[in-house]
Amino acid sequence: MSSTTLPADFLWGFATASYQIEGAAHEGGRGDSIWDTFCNIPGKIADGSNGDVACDSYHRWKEDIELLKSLGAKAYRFSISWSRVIPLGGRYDPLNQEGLRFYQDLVDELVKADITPMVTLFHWDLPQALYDRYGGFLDREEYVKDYVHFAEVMFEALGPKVRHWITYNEPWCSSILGYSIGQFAPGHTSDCTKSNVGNSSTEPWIVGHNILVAHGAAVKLYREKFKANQQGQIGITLNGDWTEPWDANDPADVAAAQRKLEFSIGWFADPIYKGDYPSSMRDQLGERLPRFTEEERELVQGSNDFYGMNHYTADYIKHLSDTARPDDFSGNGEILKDNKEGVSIGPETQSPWLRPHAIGFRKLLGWISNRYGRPTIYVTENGTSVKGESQLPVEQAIHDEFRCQYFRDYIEALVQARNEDGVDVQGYMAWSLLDNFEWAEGYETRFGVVYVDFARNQERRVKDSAKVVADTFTRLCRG
Ligand code: PNW
Repeated sequence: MSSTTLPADFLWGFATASYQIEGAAHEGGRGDSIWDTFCNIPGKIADGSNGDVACDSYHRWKEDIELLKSLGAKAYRFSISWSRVIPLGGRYDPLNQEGLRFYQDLVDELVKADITPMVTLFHWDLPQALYDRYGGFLDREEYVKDYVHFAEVMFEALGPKVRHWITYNEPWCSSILGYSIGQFAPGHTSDCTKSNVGNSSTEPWIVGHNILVAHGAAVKLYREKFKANQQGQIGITLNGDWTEPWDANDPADVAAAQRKLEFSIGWFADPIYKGDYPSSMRDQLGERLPRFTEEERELVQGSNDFYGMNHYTADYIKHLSDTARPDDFSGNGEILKDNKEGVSIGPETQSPWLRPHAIGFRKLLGWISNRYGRPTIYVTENGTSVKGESQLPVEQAIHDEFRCQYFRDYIEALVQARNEDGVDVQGYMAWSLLDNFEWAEGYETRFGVVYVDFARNQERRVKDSAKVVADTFTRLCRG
């Protein structure tokens, strides 16, 4: 194969998540999730908004499929709203057939359109009732059982037509943003200016551990009961920024940059591929980091059929000399966007944490491939916001050259990682199909390749970047 092509069956498409696009939050029998609750707390969402309407995809999903078709997408990654299917969430609670039907219809239509559905079981919207009942993720026994039950309901309902399952989206975000910083639902943190619940030094590590165990238990169930018939693959999606040392000549910064990768990616991927947490985490966190029982290790180790990779940006890491703070989650380094020479890692976007640095994508694909024995990788999210995009009139916003260039550069980096570095990457989903509810940033930050006019009835308009993604992959996959 030439160095500038991809195989014809390379799985490319676009991604979304339930709470960010569906709306119909109080319709069709859906129960509340922790995000419905979180959005009601004043000050938590930048524009005071919520996902009540969002892109209204609960009603307009056929239109969304038409968009995917018009772009020639091979795949669509979406997530299930757990509380739409089981409004109270638990294994003894009633199912909501109307919710289940919604996802069955969606999958049926996708398959008819020859678009491969990639289903994320959990993209952050935990049923509120489970949080109220036993504290959600913090109760290992109850939570794992309820999650596995929910997974089983979905395997049964969609399994015959779905061959790509993602157990969790970005457990790092659920743990750190949800239980350390408190920026995401349910907003736990030790920072008492933000919340009076939480313990940033212990809870994130317990939450991460319990999610890993729940992931492993769902995979075990899938393999034992469904895989032979359904012939699908299952894995977890992890986020991770690439890291560069703040001072490339300082070995302490080089080590800190590596530690940051271990604290964000290795935290979840090491147990899955190697059977335990990275030693750098054990050294710093001691007994605050849970230990795997033998039974848990067996569930978790070897539980990925593929590695789901979400990737957006890179950071410079500067080591900290003092002992790590109890609420540190970075491996005792400072996360910076400028290096020692004052050079920025990339241009600014609308998201403070995101600056394009495409070469970091290639490097991180290589890092993951090397560390974990060349797993099959699906890039399950990649994309960017654009500074000031929400202020632009729609006619300007749809000509999103900054985002077009981002995709050109990142897709080129992916092709190089695959064809020159030997990374086994087999799919790519751009984030996101639609401008949508961008969590704590509300609707102020747009990530879509399709513009959504939130003031005018959620009208959709294709942006230039959608065509760039589509044209680039169409060209690459033709060979
Ligand atoms: C991902 N950070 O989240 C999510 O999977 C999407 O739902 C989200 O819309 C997308 O990226 C864009 O933000 C992240 O602060 C959110 O480092 C925040 C961070 C990383 C990922």
